[in-house]
Amino acid sequence: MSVHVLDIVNSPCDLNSICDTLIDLAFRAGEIINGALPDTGNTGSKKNSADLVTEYDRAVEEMISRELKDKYPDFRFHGEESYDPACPLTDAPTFVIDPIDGTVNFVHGFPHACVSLGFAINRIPTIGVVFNPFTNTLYSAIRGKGAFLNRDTRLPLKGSNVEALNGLSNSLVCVEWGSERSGKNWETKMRTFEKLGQDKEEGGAMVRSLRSIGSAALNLCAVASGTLDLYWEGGCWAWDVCAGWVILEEAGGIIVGGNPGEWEAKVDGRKYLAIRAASSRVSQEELAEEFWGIVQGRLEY
Ligand code: LIP
Repeated sequence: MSVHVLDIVNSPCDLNSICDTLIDLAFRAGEIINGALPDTGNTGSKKNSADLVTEYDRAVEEMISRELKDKYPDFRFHGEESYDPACPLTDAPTFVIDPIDGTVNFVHGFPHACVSLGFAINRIPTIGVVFNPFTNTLYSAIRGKGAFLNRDTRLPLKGSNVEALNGLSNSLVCVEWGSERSGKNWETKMRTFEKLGQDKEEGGAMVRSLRSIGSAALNLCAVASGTLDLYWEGGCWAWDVCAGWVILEEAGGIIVGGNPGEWEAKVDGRKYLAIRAASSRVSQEELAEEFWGIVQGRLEY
């Protein structure tokens, strides 16, 4: 029998206890990840030299999947390392897991990687837990109950004293290169990056700067915190964004699609634009429209 989203959202005990389980697993995963450094073990590539997997990605996912299947046998599991294209995400209650988001950073010892543990019902991100073991930073959220840093500090971190956005021109924008480095998507990204940075007199948006820090989940948490203003990416997967999605929305942010007019973003839609909580002279919707006006071409995933 299928479980309806409202059945679960209206049963706070369940959501709280699932969230607690995910936090516990995130800390255990963090011990495995920290224990690996500085030697990150056997590194293999998936589709190319920028798409990496280590023995630790697999070990962390195995541990998490074993524990979750044991404790919640009725819920499905959708993880990066065990993903089978013949089994896409469905409406069933599902754990959506990336054992190490930011694998390239992990391999290089760049301290910006995390375990990203999401739970979706009807493909709606409902619980999110993101833990960066390098910095001991935990983000968590349950739909309808707010988002938190280290369990006790409510997000966004920046409240009413944050500089209001006038539009893209005073924003700090995060983009990612991804691992696909040719073809139309690559061209769309490169031309869009250029337009974002370019002087207004030459037709650009001249944002304050671009950041590319290699973890979709942590990027979403940074937008939720208010330390980044917007984040645009095409090519990542549901396990990269599910957990951060809840954290962002519970912190007052919005997430829409990466292409112009895509107001209804899907967790498995693979192209996203995240915008921080409104403390702007312009609305989040106006920011989305302004950003979409800069996108050069279309992201096709
Ligand atoms: C990575 C993302 C990153 C994105 C990469 C990749 P991984 O996840 O978080 O932001 O640009 O394409 O999906 O592979 O480190 O789990």
